[in-house]
Amino acid sequence: MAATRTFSIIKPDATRRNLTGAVTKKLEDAGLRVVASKRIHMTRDQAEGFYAVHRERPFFNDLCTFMTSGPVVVQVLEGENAVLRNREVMGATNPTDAAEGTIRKEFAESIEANSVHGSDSDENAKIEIDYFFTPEEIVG
Ligand code: DGI
Repeated sequence: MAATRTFSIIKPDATRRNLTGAVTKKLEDAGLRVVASKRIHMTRDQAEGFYAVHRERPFFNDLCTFMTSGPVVVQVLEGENAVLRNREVMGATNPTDAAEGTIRKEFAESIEANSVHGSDSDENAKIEIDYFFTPEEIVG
């Protein structure tokens, strides 16, 4: 099966605790390759645009405040079945529901400060990759 791509964010709670390497190691150990990576501080506009699908949810404002509270690392990951593989290694949204060995089980602080984002479909992966990266920044 050909390699596919997904989009990942190492969130502010993880960068703040110096876990960028530890999270990336989990991703790499799961068979994902980092083919693009940059550390950015998201603007409010960027965060609101990225999470536009959640605009009507009660946690939308807090989520955008959290995502702009410190640096994040945005990444493009490549591997077989990349979206699913990444969702598996991330674990459930709420760390109390996350399986043993997952990133969120090991590192997340709360349902909001849950250390990582990962695209939930191939279609959204493409949209999210294009939101943060130019084609030249992705080196497979
Ligand atoms: O794809 P996920 O990140 O696992 O989950 P999602 O797409 O349903 O939600 C996106 C993010 O929004 C999630 O990583 C953390 C935040 N979130 C989701 N549900 C809640 C929430 N934050 C709060 N405070 N409360 C929630 O119920």
